[in-house]
Parts: sequence; C-alpha cells; structure tokens
Amino acid sequence: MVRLFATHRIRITSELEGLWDFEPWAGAARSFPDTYRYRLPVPGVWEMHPDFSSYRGQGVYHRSLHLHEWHNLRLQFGGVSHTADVYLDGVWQAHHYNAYTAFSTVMAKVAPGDHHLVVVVDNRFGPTSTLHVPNDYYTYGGLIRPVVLETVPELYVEALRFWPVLEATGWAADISVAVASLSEEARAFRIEARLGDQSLTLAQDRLAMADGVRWYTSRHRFSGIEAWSPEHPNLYDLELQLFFPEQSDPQDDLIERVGFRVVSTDSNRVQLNGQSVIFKGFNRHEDYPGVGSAIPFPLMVQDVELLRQMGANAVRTSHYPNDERFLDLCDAYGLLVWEEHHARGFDLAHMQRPGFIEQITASTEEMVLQHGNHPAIVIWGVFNECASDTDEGRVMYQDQIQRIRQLDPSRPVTYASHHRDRDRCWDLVDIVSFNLYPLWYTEETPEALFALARKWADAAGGKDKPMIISEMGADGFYGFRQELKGHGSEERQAEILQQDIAAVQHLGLAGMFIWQFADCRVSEARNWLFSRAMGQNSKGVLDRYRRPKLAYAAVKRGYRLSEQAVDNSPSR
Ligand code: ADA
Repeated sequence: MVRLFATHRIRITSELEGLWDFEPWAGAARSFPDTYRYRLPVPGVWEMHPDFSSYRGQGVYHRSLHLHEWHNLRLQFGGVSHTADVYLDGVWQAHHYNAYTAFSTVMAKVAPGDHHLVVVVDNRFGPTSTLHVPNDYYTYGGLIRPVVLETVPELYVEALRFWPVLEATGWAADISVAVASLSEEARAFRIEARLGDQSLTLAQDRLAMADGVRWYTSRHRFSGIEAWSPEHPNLYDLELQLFFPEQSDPQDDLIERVGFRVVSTDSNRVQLNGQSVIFKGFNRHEDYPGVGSAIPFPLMVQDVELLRQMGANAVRTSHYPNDERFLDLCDAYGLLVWEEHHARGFDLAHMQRPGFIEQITASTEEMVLQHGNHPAIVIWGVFNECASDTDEGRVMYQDQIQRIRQLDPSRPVTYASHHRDRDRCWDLVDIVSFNLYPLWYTEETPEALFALARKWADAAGGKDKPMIISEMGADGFYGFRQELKGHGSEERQAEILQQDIAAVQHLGLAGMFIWQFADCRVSEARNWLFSRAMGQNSKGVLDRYRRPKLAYAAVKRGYRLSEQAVDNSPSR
C-alpha cells in the first residue's frame, strides 16, 4: 500500500512488495553477487533479520521483472535507507541519498522478456553521508518505504502541486502540473482535471524529450467547498488526465487528495482559516521494534489512534520527512503536522563539512515538493538544534528558509533550538520554537524557564511571534515504578510532563510538542549520548511496543482538560 487512495486509474502500476533476494556486499567494483543467500521483505529493514540486526554496510537487493510487451517504465522508490544505486539488467539508472524522501527513474522502451532489477543499498556512516550520522535515533538499512513500478506513455504527468488560496470571493487554488516527454518529436497534449463536480483545463502544449520536465501553473476558483480543519478534515480527490488530440481516451493520469485551508500567524498564535490553534503535540520517530523505520500501515493507524486518544492534535515529524501514508492519515484524521527536513544536532563544524549544503538542500527541496499538497502540514521546520547561535550558521539557516519560501510561500517556517539566549536566527522565522527540558536536563521550573525563553526570544528578533515549546520531557523506563520518584521512574516522568503542560497552558503559549511519543532505538556508539540505557531514547510516553507508561494518562489529562478550556490567554 502506497497511499490511502488510488493515485492512478489509467496508468498501470504495481507495487513491488514482497520478498526480494538479498546479499550483504562489500564489493568496491560494480559486480553483483551471482547468488543471493537471503530473502528480505520490501518494504522493510534488514535489521529485522537475525544476521543483520546491527549490520552497518552495503547490501544488494534483487528481483526479476517480466514484461509482456515493450514499455516505458517508471520506478518510484518511497525511501531507501540511506543511499541507493538502482540498476536494470546491470545498467545503472539512478542514485539517491537520504532515507526519508522519495525518488524515481524512467527507463524508456524496455523490451518484452525477463529483466533484473538491482538496488545497492548503503547505510554506512562516513564522509559522504552528512545527514545520516550516529545520532539519538537509528539509521536502518533497506528499502524502507514502498517501491512502485509504473508504465508510462510517451508523454506523462510527472508531478502536481496544489496550493489553496482564500480569495475575497471564496476558495481558489494555484495548481501546477509537471509534464515530461520521452518522444524525440514534439507532441501535442492537453491536461484536464476534475475536482468534485468542477472540470478544469490545466495545460495545452507540445512537448519533446529535449524540453525536459515542463511546469504549467494556473489559478482556479471553486464553489461549494468545505474547508479542511482538524474538526472537519474535508478532502477532495483532484483527478488529472492527459489526452493526445487525436485520441478521445485519456493516455495518462494522476490523482491527488487535497484540502482547502490557509495558515497564518499573528503575534501570539498560529491560525488555520483565521482561527487560532494551540498545538497539543508529540514528537514522533518512525521506529518500531522488529520493523524499524519501515512501519507497516496498521501500526501507523495505531499511532494515530493513540495520539488522538491522548487528546493530541498535532505531530512533529522529528527529525525528517515522514512516510506519505502517515501524512495521508494525518490529512484524513485532521492531525496538524510540523514536518522538518533531515537535520538533528549538527554543530557548525559539521555543517561546514564538504557535501553538507548539497545534501541538506536536497532534503529541503524534496520535502516541500513531495509533501506540499498535504493540508495537514501547517509548519515547515529546518535544522533541529543546529548552529543557530553562530553567524556562519545563520547564513545556512537563511538559505534553507529562503528556499522553502521560494517553493512554498504559504506555510510558516520555524526551527527548534536549544541555544536559550544565544540564538541569532529568530528574526528569520515566523514562529519561535524552543527545546527545553526543565526538571530534567536543567533545574528551573517549567513555568520559570518557559517565561524566560519568551524574554530570550523577544530580545533576539523573536518579538511579536508565536512561541512553541517544540520539545519537553524526561526519561521514563517502562516498568520502573518507584514511590521515591527516582531518576528515570515512570512517576517522575509523568510528574514532569504534567508540570510542563500546565506551564505552557498557563503562560498562554502557542503550543507544545512532547518529547516524545514512543521510545526509539538510538545508534550504537561509545560516547555518553549513544550509550543510552537499553540502546534507546526512553522519553516516550509509550515504550517502543506502544505500551503506555504512567505519563500516558498524565498527558491525556493535561491535553484533554484543555479541550474544554476556553482560550483566554492574554493576547500580546
Ligand atoms: C534533543 C533532540 C532530540 C532528543 C532529545 C533528548 O532536544 O532534539 O532528538 O535527542 O534532545 O532526548 O535529549
């Protein structure tokens, strides 16, 4: 399952799920194994196999394909962790770095018969990997998200952007469609679309291969639209069809599920369709025992239901773009999303490593271009706890924020910082976000520390901007209960979170994201951070298997209580 809805009715697609051949691989030269001793599930991580439970290296995935006739093939990889090289019949087709964004490759005129698809996967840390590094979460290995094989005609729809706009007269949207051609000769086409009972023409042109991928953008007005909101997550199927003038049947198509809503900010709050929202959120890693970062769909649904049961209305995809099926679920259930590019805890020296800028920029661009149609995403985030306290770092923050705004001017941008009063980038963003761990890493009370943070932000360019506590929390070892409420006990964790929530509510901040939803595996290493007890970050209110700790009920009380509360916080 790739999305929550069918993305094509005309284009023939098949998901390449199931068992693929696998062989760990140390080859430097591009010669592939003759035999494969293992078979591994796709989507999946190789760590689920006992021989590879902590394997960091390269592995070759293989499967054969059979074509009955000549086809143009398009292969779409939802996510390969963390580097992929794709080969068809021994011929290299594509390279992609970063586990958490999709990529595709098109192979024109593939002959009938048997073919061999090989993906060389690498999850090693080293000089060419600047985003996947030993960290406070785990970089798994494998084809972690769905792989889809499509057959495309000579001209095909490559992508679709949908930006809703609220005009004085009602809802409109800027719709952009990207079309690509595999034909040497320019060929005429037109693109029609339907949304509800409205028909639209999106493009009419001639295109040849040499033109590359061409974008067509137009604004369209709609009537009778029900806006998307957390309470009423109304969604619409936007169905595109590509026609050649000489044929009355469509030759290609693309279906996207969209929602109409606008996001804005004032001096104190984030607004959705003009109404203030207060984020009662969680930070969530894509991690689950056994399946690692390749979380199967039913367990994603379980996560969503657990979030909802606690009264949460928001989730932060710490610290990378998430699986589209999870984002689809957030669209469908009305959960607000802060999505961020892939960066956690990089100091200036790291950000200055060769290749860093290229890799982080690709992560930013792919995130916005691939996920921008999700109405649930209401905030873009950059650089969690990186060098926002330095002048050189500021330039990099500025560049990434600017790139996001060029691609999508419609959503507020923020970053989560732990630099307290030393930040130099609050003037660059729309929302000020602090990661603070009162009563855990530092001694202040939550109320005192969060109030102080407001002052730090005001003095450093963040005045008159909404403020979010983007992380707060404490360790709680599942099953460690103690009346003394010792360090790491479930009791102490619950008590700290209760005080955190109360402080955010009392101070009237724009919201909070608890660190974290569930415990997660961390990288193996020998320094203090990565020698975390049990090899995991234990600040989840659920353990890795989603068994609730005492904090679960405490958060539920705090979050649900505020449901009844009227937002009477002082406007600043
Ligand atoms: C940071 C970081 C998280 C996590 C957390 C913790 O704020 O952003 O990824 O490592 O600290 O548990 O210490």
